[in-house]
Amino acid sequence: MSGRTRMALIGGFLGAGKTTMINKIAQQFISQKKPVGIITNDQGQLLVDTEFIRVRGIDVEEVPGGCFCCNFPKLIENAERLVGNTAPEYIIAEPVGSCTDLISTVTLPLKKFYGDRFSTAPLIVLIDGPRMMENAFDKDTLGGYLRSHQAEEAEVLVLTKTDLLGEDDIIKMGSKLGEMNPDAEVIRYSAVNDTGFDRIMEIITSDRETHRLPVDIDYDKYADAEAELGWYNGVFIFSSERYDAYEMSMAMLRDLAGKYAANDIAHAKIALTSGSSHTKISLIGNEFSIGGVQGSRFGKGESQLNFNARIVSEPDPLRRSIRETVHKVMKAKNIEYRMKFDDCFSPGRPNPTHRLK
Ligand SMILES: Nc1nc2c(ncn2[C@@H]2O[C@H](COP(=O)(O)OP(=O)(O)OP(=O)(O)O)[C@@H](O)[C@H]2O)c(=O)[nH]1
Ligand SMILES: [Mg+2]
Repeated sequence: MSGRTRMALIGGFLGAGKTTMINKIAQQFISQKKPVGIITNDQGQLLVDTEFIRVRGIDVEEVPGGCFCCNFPKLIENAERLVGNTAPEYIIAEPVGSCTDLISTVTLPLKKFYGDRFSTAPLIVLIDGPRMMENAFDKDTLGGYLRSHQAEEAEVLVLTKTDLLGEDDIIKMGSKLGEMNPDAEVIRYSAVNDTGFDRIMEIITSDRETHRLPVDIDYDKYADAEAELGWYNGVFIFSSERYDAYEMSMAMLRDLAGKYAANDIAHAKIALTSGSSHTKISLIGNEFSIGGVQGSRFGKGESQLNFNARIVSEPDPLRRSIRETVHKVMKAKNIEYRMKFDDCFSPGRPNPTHRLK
């Protein structure tokens, strides 16, 4: 693989833990003095995840406004830019969490058209352990259909957040994944205690290349599953002498959680940045989690609130609902703010650049 950059895709549904894992992988490479680049991807722009990676000092490029599959040339352009900037040995790419059919639309095209420049690792797909417990793979639901396809096309399946599951459930879920996709290696993983991390690094650093053939998919159902979600990205600016970023994010997410059924909240995340402080808090279903804190959890001065939410809803009511939530919490805290930008939409029908068989 001499001269080629190793490209690894870490897929999996919204909130499964992709960005958290990619950050860990990057930190590991950095500690080994191996240059690494990251490519984030989203249907919208101004991403919590890109910020999360950037504040950690990692070289990151973003493919906004559509997924890798539908913007394949942009993926390549960003990869080439990373190669030009820092000549990374590894590029880790995070596809949009509601994307599937990645073998046909991303890994095969990478191998076929860019095999001389990139070595493409087997497709790694993360499965949210606690979510899996809630029967998230029922193919009779649109979301279940999409998540099942993601699991079925994986070359490596990673059951994440095992720190939140009991031993019996970990075994049960692991075997269920094995039944869903007998060809994939199943890894039990936790970002909290690093179970399974070494094996994931082994796969990424091996010279094993993707070799899976695409798994059949009904694009009508896939499109309906994606379109079910409202996709909100907003940025708000405010100034305050001192505030608790955890408390502020939680107050907003708690308010939001009160308005939707848990199953409808795929992932809502808030990043607060002020000076060198940066916090990220997530709401998945009805579970809150702290994505990370860089610097102090207490912010002060000019600050930015970045709100990304993917929730089963029509876009307009979702936008209104999030604006109201932000307003309610800011008003209660007597903080003046302004909205710099917001955008809310439902993803259009996937229209991949390449679809190889
Ligand atoms: N307990 C626990 N929490 C985790 C683990 N991995 C990720 N999380 C938390 O889950 C939340 C979502 O993680 P992300 O890494 O943002 O998920 P993602 O897959 O990138 O989400 P999208 O970009 O929206 O698709 C964050 O609050 C993480 O801290 C884990 O292994 N254990
Ligand atoms: Mg992410």
